[in-house]
Amino acid sequence: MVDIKSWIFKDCCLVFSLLCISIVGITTGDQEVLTNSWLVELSEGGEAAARDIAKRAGFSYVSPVLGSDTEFHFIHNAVPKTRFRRSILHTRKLKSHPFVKRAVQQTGFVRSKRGYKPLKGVLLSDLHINNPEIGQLINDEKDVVIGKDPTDPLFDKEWFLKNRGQSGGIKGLDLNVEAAWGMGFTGKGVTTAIMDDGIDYLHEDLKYNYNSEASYDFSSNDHFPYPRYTDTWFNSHGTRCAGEIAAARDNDVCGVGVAYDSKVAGLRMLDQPFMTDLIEANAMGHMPNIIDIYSASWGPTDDGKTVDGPRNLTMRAIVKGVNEGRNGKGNIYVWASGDGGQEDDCNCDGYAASMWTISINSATNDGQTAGYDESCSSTLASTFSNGKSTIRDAGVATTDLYNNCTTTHSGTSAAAPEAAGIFALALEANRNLTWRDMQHLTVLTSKRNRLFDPYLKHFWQYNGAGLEFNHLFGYGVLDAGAMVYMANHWKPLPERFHCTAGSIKKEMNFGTNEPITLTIDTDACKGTDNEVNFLEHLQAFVTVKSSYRGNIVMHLTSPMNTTSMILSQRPNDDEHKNGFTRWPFMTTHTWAEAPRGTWTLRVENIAGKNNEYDDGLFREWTLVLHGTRDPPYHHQDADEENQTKLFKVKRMHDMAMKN
Ligand SMILES: *[C@@H]1O[C@H](CO)[C@@H](O)[C@H](O)[C@H]1NC(C)=O
Ligand SMILES: *[C@@H]1O[C@H](CO)[C@@H](O)[C@H](O)[C@H]1NC(C)=O
Ligand SMILES: *[C@@H]1O[C@H](CO)[C@@H](O)[C@H](O)[C@H]1NC(C)=O
Ligand SMILES: *[C@@H]1O[C@H](CO)[C@@H](O)[C@H](O)[C@H]1NC(C)=O
Ligand SMILES: *[C@@H]1O[C@H](CO)[C@@H](O)[C@H](O)[C@H]1NC(C)=O
Ligand SMILES: [Ca+2]
Ligand SMILES: [Ca+2]
Repeated sequence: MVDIKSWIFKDCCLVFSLLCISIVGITTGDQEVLTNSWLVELSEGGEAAARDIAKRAGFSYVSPVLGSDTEFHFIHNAVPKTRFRRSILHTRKLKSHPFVKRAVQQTGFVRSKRGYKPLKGVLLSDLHINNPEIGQLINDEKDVVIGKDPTDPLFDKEWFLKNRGQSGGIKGLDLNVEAAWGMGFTGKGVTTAIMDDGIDYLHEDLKYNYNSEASYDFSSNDHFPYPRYTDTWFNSHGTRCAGEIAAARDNDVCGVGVAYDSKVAGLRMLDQPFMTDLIEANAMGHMPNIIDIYSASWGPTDDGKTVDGPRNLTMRAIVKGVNEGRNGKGNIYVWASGDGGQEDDCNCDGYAASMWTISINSATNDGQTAGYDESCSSTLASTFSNGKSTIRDAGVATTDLYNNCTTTHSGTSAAAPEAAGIFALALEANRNLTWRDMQHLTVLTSKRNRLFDPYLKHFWQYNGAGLEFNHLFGYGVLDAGAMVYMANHWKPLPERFHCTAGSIKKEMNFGTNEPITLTIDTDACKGTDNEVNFLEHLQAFVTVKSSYRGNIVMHLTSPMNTTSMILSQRPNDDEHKNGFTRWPFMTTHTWAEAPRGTWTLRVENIAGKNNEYDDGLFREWTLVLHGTRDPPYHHQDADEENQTKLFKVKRMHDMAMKN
């Protein structure tokens, strides 16, 4: 078990040790990889002792871990960065010192950039235009002319900022940033960290918006996160993401960022053979009172068969950031939902599926999902990634390495920074917003607009609180204008509580096409300190395995009859030994619903490619509700015309409270 006593969590872990152990379910490859990094915990002596112990044992002292005065990061320069055996002698040498409580050589694991994948979209002209999903497209196009357009040479190609129908897109299908700029919000005073492969901070379009104080290179332990040169420009990822957020305006260089007066910090951490828990944790916990938003466009490999997430230290870093960062308001972690396409499910990616990250999917300039888009019930909203594959420069236009520009940035990689930029605008509008406020604002102001599933599998639905959602897009496309307007008028939310609604522990078999259905009746902790009457996140911790893990599919239905597909079929996941161990499947689809009543979980094995019979074994389901006791929007001002969703849900909640 994680040592809960050592951390003080406002969110969750205080009450439920369960929430902190998502790492138990990780299934790693066959051979363990070790690195030259050690986590060293001391019983006394602090940093001075750590430096001394490192020196005596032949290590280099690197830094404290997450600001701790008992845990430290050491590296050993004579140990290769990657090896396949534990360095037992080195560990023993450290442990021989009486102050050393624990010395753990860090294992290495793979974290991949969400990179470019060819787009396999469906052409709008190939679809039956009279199908109900497309036929009902809302005509909410507005020609808002607010101020002047930026004069930057690539602005015309930035259809995601202002879609005039260029590059074959749909007019008005964009992030509505001009409305936010028109209200005077451009990101001033807000810093977003790009956790990636570095930033070309000498770039003409970035250098004035670069926050060097908050930047760090975790791959080589210095203050200069400049990308490492390769012939293929492989390390252009971070620079491209940075430009989407903070490329300067009206300077005749490239395009303009979503929050063009905000600052970006570079946290170079992706560029080494293997990732370690220490590097991830240090990056995600770097300067949490100076960095407001952390943007990540990477994660476990998108091969459709990986089930992986944050390890112990990284989990601690995220929870600490959310509870203590931004001087207690909480850091905003923005996550790309993944590029594994239809054959993957981002609920198997513990970073994207976390309650503490805002996971963002992408859409193309004509409202479809891109072929690489990975969906799951934990996705909160969407931004944009690609234009049509037939149009060469319809990708995301942004800054590129070595003072260049590009018009072909893509993937959910491109989507997450756009969201980070919009959150920067919202934070300028209201510095008091907490990490929860940001999620509420996202739910309440994102729009269906013209987003649709080209494969006609996932339709738009209303949940029990009257909020429209889609399995692919969450609550829809972010709307900067609406978000900033609401942020500006936002009142603090009521306190958040956590309720274990119930748990079923029983071994049950389920074969192919022989589903099992389980129910939990809950009073949602009524009358206790943890009473939850209005949901935010919902987690289902499930232990289940199958002779072909990828064929397990699970649906969860709420008392208000909203069904979330918490696990979809993953045809390439042939794992058959471990399955999922108390894995936290998360859904956002039941947001603002009343959780009291009967929850139903349906677990099944879907027939795979070969139509073989698979044996499934269910062991455990624990349902955890997160949300408020008091109606969340009771104190918010809402007018029916401009804040329809908020108005509707607020009225519904107030009525429910009266009954
Ligand atoms: C991480 O936590 C798990 C339990 O959740 C524990 O078994 C393991 O020893 C921890 N790993 C490290 C490296 O501390
Ligand atoms: C990058 O810029 C250089 C010179 O400014 C130019 O020669 C080169 O073609 C550019 N590369 C790309 C991929 O645009
Ligand atoms: C932020 O909070 C402070 C202190 O509670 C308050 O004085 C201030 O008006 C708030 N600002 C906004 C924009 O809500
Ligand atoms: C619940 O929703 C499903 C569709 O998702 C519908 O078929 C069913 O009739 C609904 N049940 C109730 C009791 O409303
Ligand atoms: C809606 O917003 C517009 C533009 O900000 C404003 O002119 C209008 O008065 C608002 N309507 C209401 C009912 O507040
Ligand atoms: Ca520019
Ligand atoms: Ca994935």
